[in-house]
Amino acid sequence: MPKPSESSLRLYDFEPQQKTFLGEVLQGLQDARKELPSKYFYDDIGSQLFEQICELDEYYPTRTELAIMQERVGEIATLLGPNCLLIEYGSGSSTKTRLLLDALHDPAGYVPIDIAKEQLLRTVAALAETYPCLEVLPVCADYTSDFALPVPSKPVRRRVVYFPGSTIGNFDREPAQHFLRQLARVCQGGGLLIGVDLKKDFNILHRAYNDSQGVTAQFNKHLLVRMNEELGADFELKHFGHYAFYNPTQGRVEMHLVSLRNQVVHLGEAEIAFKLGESVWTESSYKYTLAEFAQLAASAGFTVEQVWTDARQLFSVQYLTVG
Ligand code: AVI
Repeated sequence: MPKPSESSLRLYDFEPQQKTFLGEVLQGLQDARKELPSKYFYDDIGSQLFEQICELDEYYPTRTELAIMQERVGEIATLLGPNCLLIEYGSGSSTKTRLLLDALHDPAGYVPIDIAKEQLLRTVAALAETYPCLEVLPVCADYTSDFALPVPSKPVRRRVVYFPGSTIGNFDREPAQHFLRQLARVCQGGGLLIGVDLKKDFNILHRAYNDSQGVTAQFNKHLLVRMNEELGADFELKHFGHYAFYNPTQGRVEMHLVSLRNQVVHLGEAEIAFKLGESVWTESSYKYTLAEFAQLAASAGFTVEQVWTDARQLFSVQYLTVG
């Protein structure tokens, strides 16, 4: 069997986290409405906590999306066609991607992009073993920033961006449109295969973000752990509570960390005061109807080509094209 090409072991590292962590959290915590960017959940430990969330009974998106993919992967591979370059934004452990890679017809290469370097390297090493003939070009970057994509050695017939997991739901509406426009430029003449979580019974959503084992709470508080460990802050975890709820008017689950008493936290040179009950907004997870998402996609230049859902219409996988 041929060995993995040398380029499959090369990492394109844009050092996404170091430059901005302190600046962004300081700014977010000093705003009148305190918030922290959700991308900072995903260091190595945070990514592992997220993987644990994906295994929870209450967290329906991952297994529902996987089931849709398993059922439809043949159809999807035919739509994507031969020699496509698969570019995955936020590749994580690339579990769903393996399904696609198994089904794709002679892919030109695979470009996994992730902010968590250790996990990216582990994933790439594992992929190299399973797919020795596939050229894998890993990129460590904050995928909302500007960075150059590597070019594979094989000819590319179509660029297809893969963005599963309904991560698009973690963008507010305007940034979502802006990001989709960025993807439209990347896959010009090709397409975008995207996972989109759908609006549903609020109770299902409530359980998914308030799991009985407290993994989501731990994931949420991991932001505080990171600031303590990496920036020398002195957050006391027991004085902050995980609070997640569905906001029906905005069509999103909101995740917050709520201060359980009046307190002052030190971060770098700054002293940050929290009142009892004051919240730090850590994440939004927007849910869409199919019509709402089609409208958002159209505003970014995409046409919805195919939509696959599960029988309960909890989740959708969609193929969008851009001329
Ligand atoms: C990554 N993202 C789509 C997840 C979500 O459901 O919004 C992150 C998450 N937050 C809490 N649980 C899962």
